[in-house]
Amino acid sequence: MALVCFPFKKEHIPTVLRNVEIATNHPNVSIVLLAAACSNDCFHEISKAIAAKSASSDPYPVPVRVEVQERLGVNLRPGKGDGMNSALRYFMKAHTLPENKLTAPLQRIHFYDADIESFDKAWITKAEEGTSLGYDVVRHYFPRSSTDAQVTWQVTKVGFALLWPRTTLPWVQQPLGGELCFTRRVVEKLLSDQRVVRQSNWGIDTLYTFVCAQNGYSLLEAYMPQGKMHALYGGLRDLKTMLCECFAAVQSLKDEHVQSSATVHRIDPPAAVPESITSKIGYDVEKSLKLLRENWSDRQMELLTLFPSDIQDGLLAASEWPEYMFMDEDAWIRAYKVYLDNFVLDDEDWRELLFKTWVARVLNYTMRHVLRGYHVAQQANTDMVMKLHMKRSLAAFDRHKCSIDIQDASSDVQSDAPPSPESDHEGPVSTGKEFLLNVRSEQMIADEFDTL
Ligand SMILES: Nc1nc2c(ncn2[C@@H]2O[C@H](COP(=O)(O)OP(=O)(O)O)[C@@H](O)[C@H]2O)c(=O)[nH]1
Ligand SMILES: [Mg+2]
Repeated sequence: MALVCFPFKKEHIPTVLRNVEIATNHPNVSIVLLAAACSNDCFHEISKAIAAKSASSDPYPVPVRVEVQERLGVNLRPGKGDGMNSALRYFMKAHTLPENKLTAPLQRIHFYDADIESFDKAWITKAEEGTSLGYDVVRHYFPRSSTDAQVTWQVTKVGFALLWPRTTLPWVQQPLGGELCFTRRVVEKLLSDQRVVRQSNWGIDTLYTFVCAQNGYSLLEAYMPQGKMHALYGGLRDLKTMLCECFAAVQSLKDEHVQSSATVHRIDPPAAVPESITSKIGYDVEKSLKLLRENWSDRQMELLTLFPSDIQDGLLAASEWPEYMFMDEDAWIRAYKVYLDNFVLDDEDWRELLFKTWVARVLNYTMRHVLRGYHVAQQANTDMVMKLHMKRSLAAFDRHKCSIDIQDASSDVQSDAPPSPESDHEGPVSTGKEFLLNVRSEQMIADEFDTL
């Protein structure tokens, strides 16, 4: 008795309908919900197509509902958070609606982005298998190209390692992943938590991950070797809202306490990463270099005085000439702490400054690590977070010295899976849509950096 929800805003309609078809035909699925951002053209076309199929001689085997999301947040931008939280509310009451003809309350809700082109029944099956083992939450994770996931790595994983080093949070593989499954008791808890209900924007994934860890729910991370193929971004600028909202979500939680006692957290081992993913680089470096010089204001220059002088000098230089080598892992973490203390989400100068600092960080990472190859880059991401994690764990240990039980020093994590070994295996293409990299002379630039 599961509900599958696809949140959508404006997506390629055949992809959405194909995904609905797959979900309705899964034996464990009792109902499919399309959670629309608003009643735009995409909503109307999808509603029309679903109604036509439902009235045809070959209807869906289970009900399919298309609902516009409720406005549940108050202060934050209405976005995907409202969509997912509206779906949670629908899930809780679905069996009381006569048109659904459900005989009992639903037990599990699955979320999948509506734009996934590599979606198939295995995504649902893996999550169902995890919950049938007794896990409260199943999250999917999958290989991503080395230039993807730079909000996840630089913002969420760094924030989790910095703020809650001795919990299960830094171990979560893809803490911003939108492909996951909750059991009913988790949904009840999430909906009773005002921090979750208010998180109407891109920060919702952070809140779901955080609140589940804070409540000690057991977590299984299921590996999807084929990856997630979905719509592509135009460039880094498209990620500014997501970056700011995901950062602000971590910031809003910074004073929260999470128990460091053992939580069951198991991670499916990853498989060899297909060459289609390891060879994919994805954003336009030349276009991104220009971002560093754009939209400076006198006030941003003033805000810079809050940062350590090398970061101040680096960003000032970047306002005139594309400079980013100063923004290494250490500088980023020091800048991150300043943002944690001072960032204001609805202040455009703060948003633009965070964005440019992050662009400098992504460029630094790309030039120093990505150009040396997929595995080097993944290792650099892992090292940055693990070193921080280790350092902060010990700092936490020192603070509470003597009273700490060794059991308490980490969660019950099976593995922090390193990047998979190289392989000839060719699989379906994944990739996120975070970037489109235009590297014309990869080797030449890589050689140049070897000499630094
Ligand atoms: N209901 C709802 N869905 C949204 C909203 N914004 C984005 N989505 C959907 O959320 C999913 C993830 O968004 P996408 O832009 O693909 O983000 P990404 O894959 O994380 O880069 C897609 O299915 C979008 O259509 C929103 O405001 N409301
Ligand atoms: Mg997408």
